[in-house]
Amino acid sequence: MTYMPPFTKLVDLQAGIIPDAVMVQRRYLADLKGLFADPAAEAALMADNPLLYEVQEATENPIEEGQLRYSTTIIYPGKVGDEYFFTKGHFHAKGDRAELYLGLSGQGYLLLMSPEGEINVQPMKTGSAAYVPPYWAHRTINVGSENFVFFACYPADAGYDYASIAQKGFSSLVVEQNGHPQLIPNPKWAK
Ligand code: PAN
Ligand code: ZN
Repeated sequence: MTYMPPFTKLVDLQAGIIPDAVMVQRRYLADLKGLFADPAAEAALMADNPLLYEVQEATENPIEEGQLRYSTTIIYPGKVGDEYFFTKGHFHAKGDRAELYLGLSGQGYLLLMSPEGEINVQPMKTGSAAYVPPYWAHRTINVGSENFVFFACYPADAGYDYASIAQKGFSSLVVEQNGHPQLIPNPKWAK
């Protein structure tokens, strides 16, 4: 039997930078086209095509049961209309895989949705260890004025199902009202 060698990676626990990241994925507004609720606001901002967030993957651990992967996500501050910048959001392709998020800096919302459309929101700040149970779709949202940064650890075989979110979105939107984040029903959401 040969065993996988243990290893250590350094993670900047404030900025979320992983100097030895195996991959840095940058998502611009164009990559999230159609996901924001206000098409006119999205079109107006598209000329600048701002960087919404980046994911720094620490490992390329094998996609197999029992393995973990971990990463950081940095969501930049900003809005499309009244809607704060967010990640695409996904169910895990293997729906029964859970995930742990750890807030590193800034102010965020972890928005979760069950397959039936039930919404749950977990506010996150530095030190928040937020648990994503099996089967819940999850999206993170920067509701503050600085970068919102978190660490994620997840089963390597969890995978990503972006398709259902791309079609229907989440059943609630997180918008700024009177300077504060507010959940409102997503008018476009249908069961
Ligand atoms: C996270 C997310 C990351 C970016 O690592 O993949 O925050 O969000 P999207 O993948 O929805 O664009 C995670 O939940 N992994 O399973
Ligand atoms: Zn996930």
